[in-house]
Amino acid sequence: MRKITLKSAGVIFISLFMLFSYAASSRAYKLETAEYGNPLHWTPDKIPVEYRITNAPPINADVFIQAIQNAFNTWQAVPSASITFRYAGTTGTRKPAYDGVNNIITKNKVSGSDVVGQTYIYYTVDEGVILDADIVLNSSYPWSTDGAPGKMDVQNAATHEIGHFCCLDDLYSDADKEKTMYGYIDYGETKKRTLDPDDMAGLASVYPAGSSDSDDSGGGSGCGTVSSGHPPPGPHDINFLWLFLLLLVLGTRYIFMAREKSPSR
Ligand SMILES: [Ca+2]
Ligand SMILES: [Zn+2]
Repeated sequence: MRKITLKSAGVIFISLFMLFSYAASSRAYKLETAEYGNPLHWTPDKIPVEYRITNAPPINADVFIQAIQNAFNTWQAVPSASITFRYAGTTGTRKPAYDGVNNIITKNKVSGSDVVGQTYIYYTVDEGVILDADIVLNSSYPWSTDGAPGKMDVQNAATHEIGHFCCLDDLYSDADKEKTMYGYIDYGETKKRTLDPDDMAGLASVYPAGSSDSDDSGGGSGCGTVSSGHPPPGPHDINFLWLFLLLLVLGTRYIFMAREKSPSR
């Protein structure tokens, strides 16, 4: 059976970490981490995490949007975890970008023809604070929302990508095949819609239920260095912004090339 890689891309400033990352060994779950080992995470001020969905999906928009929302709701419903999401409407955006909006979009050119879905995460290298995350589903594949054979199921793929969107990395061991974070996907597959206990444990390790909202130990307000990576820079920060964007682009390419080596079938 043909298998296809689902990719995650940590899109970052300096991007060596993905290259040396992973021997494929079985483990309960795997967290995405920043350069110094801190798990990628949304901070409490960004939760509920807002997202938008493309206004031009490859199939009927109502069912497409519902399938994506179902996928977010699946992660939100994990009893041992606390992260929540909010659907903020559709978007006309066609490309992933560090633009302060978390978009779920479709695109017919993704980094490799065997890539079904890809998640772009923009984060601070020191603390792993997620600033923006976009999910791209490859519209050159046929899609459905009912697990139809010969098509990719939207909710199945989206649930996997949202695991990346939150904090989780792919698993590739045969022992992980039934988990949502297993890194291969197939036509007609729907098993990733439902979380495995290990997927839930991974989410809860970063967003434990009942956690206080004081987990961001870094200085909270505005200064604008790369490492504390804050929000919308003011006009005086414009040079910094360009440097930041340039590094993001370079980081993106580097990561994608590294990821092309993943076995795909
Ligand atoms: Ca974005
Ligand atoms: Zn993946």
